[in-house]
Amino acid sequence: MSIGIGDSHDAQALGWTDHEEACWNTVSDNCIPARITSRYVSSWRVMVPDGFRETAVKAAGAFHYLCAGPDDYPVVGDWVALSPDGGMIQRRIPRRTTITRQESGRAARAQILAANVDTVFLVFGLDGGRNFSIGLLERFLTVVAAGGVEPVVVLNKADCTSTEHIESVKSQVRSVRADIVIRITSVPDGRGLEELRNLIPVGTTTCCLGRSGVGKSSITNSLLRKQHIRTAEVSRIRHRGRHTTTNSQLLMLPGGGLLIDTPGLRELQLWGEEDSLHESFSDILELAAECRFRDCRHQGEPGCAVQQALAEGILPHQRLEHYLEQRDELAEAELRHRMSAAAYEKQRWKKISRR
Ligand SMILES: Nc1nc2c(ncn2[C@@H]2O[C@H](COP(=O)(O)OP(=O)(O)O)[C@@H](O)[C@H]2O)c(=O)[nH]1
Ligand SMILES: [Mg+2]
Ligand SMILES: [Zn+2]
Repeated sequence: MSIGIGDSHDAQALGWTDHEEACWNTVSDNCIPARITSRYVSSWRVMVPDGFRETAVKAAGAFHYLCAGPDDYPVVGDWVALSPDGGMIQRRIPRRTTITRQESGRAARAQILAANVDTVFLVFGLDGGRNFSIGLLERFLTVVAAGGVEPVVVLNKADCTSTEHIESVKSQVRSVRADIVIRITSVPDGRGLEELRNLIPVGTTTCCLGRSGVGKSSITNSLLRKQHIRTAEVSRIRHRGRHTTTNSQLLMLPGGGLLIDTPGLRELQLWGEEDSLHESFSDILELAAECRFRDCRHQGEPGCAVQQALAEGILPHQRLEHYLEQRDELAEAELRHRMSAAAYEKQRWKKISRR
């Protein structure tokens, strides 16, 4: 009997789980497992368990043939099978979890931001302005729920505000989800960083999500104990503009644990099943169970428990508005996705019939 890859401590440290082990037997012998650390236009950087070496690789011709659409190509966090010489991607191992958002711009396509993530740090800035909003938190929670990933709310820049303000933001977070894990951090004085570090045990992968400028790269650098990624401050000195992280990057922390830094998500559009709203709007969905009609849209139907809670002041008006907004956004994205899939099929058919 051959020894499984999962028996290697290095593979486990790089995030290899029973899931990958079970998938690996479909890959041809002598292939080398590797994890994607960053993605470029037509190449990838990968880390191999053996010594955690990082190299650049391309996709083998046969791999292109296996890919039917953009989502089939590897993203940060994916496990792939490299050719025995280590230079080419031959297969992508099916994903255990994903973080997906709708692509910005008009394309009606989902974009997978990262794969095989266990925990997401939803990072907000306590420095006022738009760096914290309930609406954004609700959106993030919806995205995270759709991917099967555990969220942790990180309220950064604690040094910029008062204890009273921190408490008020905390209670706003709890009003969305009472049991969510919240961590308060500050990069200049190191507050809360050790606690964050402890949330990333060896072999697990955490992804930082948040608006640009909230401190994702600064937190990542502190946990790495070195300046690996340029932060806004450094780049401003070099006159490079504010948007410094242009690519997601998977990094191994000293002592183990994997962290993915992502560029700021300026417009996090939703993508996922309507079901994923359950996570952020469980109160509304509980009420909805009491509505007279099973398919009640809560927009004026008789016997609507949601409207009643609204009238009684139990349910804040804004919260229902957010819910309806997100529900419609999801439904529309779903529709556009179906339409574009149909258009794609049509085009493909044209191509085939022209032959
Ligand atoms: N005062 C304060 N500034 C911070 C903190 N964390 C990050 N910053 C600053 O916020 C700016 C944006 O940080 P950056 O890490 O690039 O944010 P990112 O876009 O989320 O990666 C930089 O000028 C950082 O020095 C913090 O905890 N406190
Ligand atoms: Mg950054
Ligand atoms: Zn209703």
